[in-house]
Amino acid sequence: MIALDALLGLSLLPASALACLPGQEDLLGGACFSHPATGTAAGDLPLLAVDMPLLNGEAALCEVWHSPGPMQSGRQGAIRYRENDNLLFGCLSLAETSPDARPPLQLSAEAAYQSIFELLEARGFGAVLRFWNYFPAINQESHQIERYRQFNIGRQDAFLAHGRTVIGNVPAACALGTASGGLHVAFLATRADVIGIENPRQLAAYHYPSQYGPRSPTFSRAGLVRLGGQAMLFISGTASIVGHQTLHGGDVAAQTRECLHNIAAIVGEANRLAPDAGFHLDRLAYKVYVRHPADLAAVRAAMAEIIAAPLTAVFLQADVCRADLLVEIEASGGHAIADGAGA
Ligand code: 3EB
Repeated sequence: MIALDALLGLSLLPASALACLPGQEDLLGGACFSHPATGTAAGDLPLLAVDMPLLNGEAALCEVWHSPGPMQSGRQGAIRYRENDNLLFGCLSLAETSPDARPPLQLSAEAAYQSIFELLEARGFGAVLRFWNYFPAINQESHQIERYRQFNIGRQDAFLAHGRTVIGNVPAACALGTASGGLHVAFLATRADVIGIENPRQLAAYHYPSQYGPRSPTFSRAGLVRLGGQAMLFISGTASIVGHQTLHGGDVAAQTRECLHNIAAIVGEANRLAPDAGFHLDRLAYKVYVRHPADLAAVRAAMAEIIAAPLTAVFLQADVCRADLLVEIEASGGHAIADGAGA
């Protein structure tokens, strides 16, 4: 089922399938989701073990990126990574610690991103296609500030410390709450040029006003890249936000439709910038984060109104980065997609 000829592919697999995959040599790495988190033995493959419940009854599901070898694995500090000539996937998990009175999550986020940028500079990977950020109690307050806002300070400080821009062409990302664990960050980087895409329906997140925190989040709505002549799109976590405001508080179906309208607008921008790409809502791989498990059916129904079946999607229970957001949807397309999970 896995298209080994594509320059980049995504496979969704039960954890048990990982160990006996043919073509293991071509795997870059990924993340396994279960509740509680379970480490999956997969040699030196960089794999996050994230404590996040699945909503479709699977015990554990791994999202694994693959690309043709030859592949090389490495470690630098806390980061495990694997790379070929075109792509590098890496991940790290850090405990929250602070040397002073500053919030531990802020310091850990800064340390994580500093070490990632050091690695990418050393390995010669100039652009990040996508960051995934997972940490517990995302909406909880400590040190007089919500933890998601603490994370935003640490992340932005690391961008600034490495002379990276925090507006305009910044990487696509997501940030979700886990049930337990440290700060997990995964990233997919490339030597190709990545174009940051914004959504005309939304204020750029890096320009959010200070009512959402002292530092704006550092991410763009999507990243567009051309790999092996194929345009690929990495859409950030997308919520029911228009302008900078949350819409449809308390109405998960309306929030889901708004997420997809936002994703459709991002897809439209991507197709305008890469007219040959032909990105389409029906052909993306989705990851859907639902705050309340009881909302799953309503989210699925709202998605089915807009996206033609069969849907390639993973449904997870996660807290979203604003207390009034009930659902967040991320997506990617243009790469090979193999749904070995039978979702
Ligand atoms: C939003 O649009 C919803 O902080 O990396 C979406 C994607 C969100 C990424 C991040 C946050 C992040 O603001 C939240």
